[in-house]
Amino acid sequence: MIRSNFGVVAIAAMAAVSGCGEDKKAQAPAKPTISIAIGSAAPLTGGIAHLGKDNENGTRLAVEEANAAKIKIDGKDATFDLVSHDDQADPKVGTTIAQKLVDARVAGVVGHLNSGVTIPASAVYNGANPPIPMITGSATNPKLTEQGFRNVFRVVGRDDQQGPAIASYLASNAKPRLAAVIDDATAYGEGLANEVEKTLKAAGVKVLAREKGTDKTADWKAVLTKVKGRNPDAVFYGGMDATAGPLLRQGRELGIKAVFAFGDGACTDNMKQLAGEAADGLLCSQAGIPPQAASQKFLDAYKKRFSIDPILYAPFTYDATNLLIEAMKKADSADPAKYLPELQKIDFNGATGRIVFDAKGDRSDAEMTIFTMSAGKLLPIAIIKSGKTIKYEDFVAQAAAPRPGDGAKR
Ligand code: ABU
Repeated sequence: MIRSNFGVVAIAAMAAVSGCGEDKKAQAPAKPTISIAIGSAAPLTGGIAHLGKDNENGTRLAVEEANAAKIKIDGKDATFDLVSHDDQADPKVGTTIAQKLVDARVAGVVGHLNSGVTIPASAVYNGANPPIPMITGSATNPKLTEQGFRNVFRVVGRDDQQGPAIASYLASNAKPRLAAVIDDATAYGEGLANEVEKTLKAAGVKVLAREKGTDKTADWKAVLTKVKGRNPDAVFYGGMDATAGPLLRQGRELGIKAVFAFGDGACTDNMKQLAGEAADGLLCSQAGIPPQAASQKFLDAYKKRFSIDPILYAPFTYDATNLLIEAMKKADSADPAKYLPELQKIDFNGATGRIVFDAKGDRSDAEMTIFTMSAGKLLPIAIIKSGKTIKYEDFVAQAAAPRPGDGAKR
């Protein structure tokens, strides 16, 4: 057995054990194989473990499908091994996990989930020799791909697209005069809240002084009592659903009548469980197409494998994993130095649509979706793509229309 770099184990194709009167002709030589480790990093414990598991499931499904497809890399039968770690949504734990994945010589990483973890972890993958390709399916803070790291990619949109999308929708539909903006003091929550505030102000909406909590805040009453005293027409919160649900519930309990709006971290059906009846009427955005608009093939396979529907970004981590594998196939190598150039120039039709990366590693022309919650279910209202807003039903009709050379219905 030869252990080479990057989670690759090559087993030489030598004849099977011989001798002791056995018929050598009857024994077929062992096929050469290669074992390729793919890292997954997301919070699998704590308040947003459901979202971490959603991310991990997408990667797991892609890895299992690749193994069933009997892919050959460098003339060898490839086996893909998922190496999954819990980063606890904590930047310190995240960098430790990143170093563990580097030390384990994984060929590529799908993750992390949180921007505040992904940004420091990306420096660890970039510092490996050679740098290890990483693709996040959920971290939306622009800083991630502004560091000049050529091994870092993102298959969802950025918060400097998402913030303007949800804030413009809020400004033109709810028409608030005064808005409160609250964040959880994370790279994601604060960064998105800044983008929202900028866009609201540009639209002529007056914005109150920023209020803050943390990604663990359970009791928002002091913040909300202050906000209620100023009687805003809209409240935007930058944070994840685990803290957004209690914020919304407590806001309504205090009698705040404003429209509540959120970004992708709080744009989940879980808001119904967390906020109860108060969730109805909320507005929120996701930095990609809605999970239910992913390919039917993916949705069926996901349901069959996990007995649930994807929550948020599982279709994106599924695509991210398939992008790593596709680039390895094109390079005919799992060596990061050899397949990274293929990943940089990839043009791939995934479960979430066509994926091409720009020079920074961001997904070109990423969609944004605006949702409302009605009767406890998130309903997509509109999609923003290439600067244009279209109704969700028109987007679905366009996606279902046959396209030249399109053999399969998405
Ligand atoms: N984008 C939503 C949650 C993940 C993050 O960017 O922190």
